[in-house]
Amino acid sequence: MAEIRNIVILTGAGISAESGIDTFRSAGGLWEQHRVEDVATPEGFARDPELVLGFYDMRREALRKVQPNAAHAALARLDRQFAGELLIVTQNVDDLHERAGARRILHMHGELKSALCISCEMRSPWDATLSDRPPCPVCRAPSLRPDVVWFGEMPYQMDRIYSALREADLFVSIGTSGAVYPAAGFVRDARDLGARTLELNLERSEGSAWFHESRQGKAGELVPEWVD
Ligand code: BV8
Repeated sequence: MAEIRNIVILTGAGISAESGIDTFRSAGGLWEQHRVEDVATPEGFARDPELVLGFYDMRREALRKVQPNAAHAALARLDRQFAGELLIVTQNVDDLHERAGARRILHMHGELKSALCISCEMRSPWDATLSDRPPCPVCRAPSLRPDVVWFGEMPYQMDRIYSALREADLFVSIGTSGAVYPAAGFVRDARDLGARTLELNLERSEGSAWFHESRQGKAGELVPEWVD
């Protein structure tokens, strides 16, 4: 990667699959067990907060029992070793990139281990359950929700993402179906702005045709191969 000075990496649920975390759209995935509209929209939360709080409590609990895999570890190595600009933009709300040792991470869809207060709109680190409606650590109101970006909500730090894409020489997408926007459009933005684009995914995705190169396989094998 001698001539590369600036890398943006987009990760999706597929990078955490080998750690044992359900993806969204593969067979038996999260969205098969629940309708998106019921658990990942503000309307679903307003309609049945207990269902949504329970869905995220279950995922937060599951996260405690899993470990980062070889793909997370390889990105953490790259993060430590690469002297240029690097940003891991993750769609994932798990903390496996952090636990593998990566530092330059941006959670565009929020984090399971964070809670957002509907009253004061402050975010707080959160590792407990939300179903028992605990008070906000900041304003004490009983109005915490999962700090994740639902459908119809604006992803976090979009300006920072687009400025990173403008500077990128290389855009790498790992473990995402390319089904959800605006993340699914980043490859076109990066390509139009002159970056080389590489996809590492178990199977061809909805965006594969937009990549200069698309490799199929498990992230736990493809990512260390690419990094090392
Ligand atoms: C917004 C957080 C605007 C919660 C999630 C055009 C432009 C902009 C928006 C839209 C648009 N068209 C439609 C929209 C609206 C919508 C959208 O995209 N809908 C889709 C369904 C068409 N987008 C939004 O609503 C976004 N917000 O646009 O706001 C706005 C503007 C102004 C003001 C206000 C608002 C917000 C979207 C975020 C939703 N939240 N998650 C939670 O986690 O519960 S989405 C969720 O699905 C994930 O976070 C992720 O982002 C997304 C995609 O999932 P993937 O990560 O790709 O996972 P998936 O299962 O789909 O695929 C896994 C892949 O891994 C597969 O390809 C598989 O083959 C591969 N894989 C499996 N195993 C492995 C593997 N690969 C490698 N190795 C393995 N072992």
